[in-house]
Amino acid sequence: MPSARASASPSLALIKYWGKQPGGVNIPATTSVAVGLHALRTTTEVEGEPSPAGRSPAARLSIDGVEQLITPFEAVIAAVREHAERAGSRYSAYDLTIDSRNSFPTAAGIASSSSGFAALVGSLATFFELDLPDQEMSALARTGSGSAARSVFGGFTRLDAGSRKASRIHPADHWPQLRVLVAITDRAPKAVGSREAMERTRRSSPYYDAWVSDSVSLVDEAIAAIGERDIERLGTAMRASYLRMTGSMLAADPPVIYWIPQSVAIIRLCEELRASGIHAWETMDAGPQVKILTTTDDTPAIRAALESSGAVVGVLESEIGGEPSWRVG
Ligand code: 2P0
Repeated sequence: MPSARASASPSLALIKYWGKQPGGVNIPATTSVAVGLHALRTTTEVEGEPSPAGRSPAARLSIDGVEQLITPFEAVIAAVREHAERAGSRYSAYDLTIDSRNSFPTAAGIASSSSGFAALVGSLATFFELDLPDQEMSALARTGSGSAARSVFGGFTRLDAGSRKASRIHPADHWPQLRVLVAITDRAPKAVGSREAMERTRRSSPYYDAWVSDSVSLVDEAIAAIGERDIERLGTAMRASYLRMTGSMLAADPPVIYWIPQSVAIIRLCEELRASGIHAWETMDAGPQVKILTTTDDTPAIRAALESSGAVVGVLESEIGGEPSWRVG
């Protein structure tokens, strides 16, 4: 049985994508700036066998060993299959069995959809023996999940408002000292998916338009800070982005509240750490986990503070990187 495997890392947004533009699938309303989390990985394996004559090729997909409803994945699989048909791939009409595994909690606000859809597109393209340009891989991954467009690149990336594909700003070695600590406060999958939450915010939050127009100013600020490797400047822009995004969610009807008491405890802890001169800059996404941007010098102090806080059930640490497997060989 032919098979292929690919892996990708989650893309952590420093400046957030939250809201979609009309006129396409997952076209972002705000420009996001992100980093690849090198230590976290989704690995996806595709196996195929010829489909029986007389019916269209089918696919099944499991995540961490649990079979999923195929609907959310169908469009991406069909789009990569179309490329395979056009390229004359010998496997284009095969039935597929797809097995995806995360090295971190799934659907809990650690951007599993970014690495998940990037690894899915990567494993399918590898299976069908396609050699598509990065930009096309990014556009395909975006149709699965907006943030997945960024996971097709490692290092520092951006996905522009209105754009079909992400691009790389800098390779990972631009800022080797940068680290992300993921403070896991709750491992349970979230009650409201980010797609629904985003759409609810767009439809019903009186602050949505303000969030979208304001987010523009943070993009240039973050990119300049990354260019200068200025953690305080980057952290300040990053903090504004997640708090303003959260403000727009809180004002939705019904409100979207991902924070739990432990999340707030860690936000406060970061404030205290900064007051004592430690670079602990937090951000949050569509879930209760808190991600802390810092540098190698301050990582041990933050880790120790998190571990004695009583607010975390686990801490993951990552450097920046996360090149997808099909681009590093
Ligand atoms: C981001 N998030 O930029 C933002 C910040 C969460 C908060 O992208 O509907 O799963 O699949 O395009 O990418 C999470 O949303 O949404 C996300 P879809 P996605 O990383």
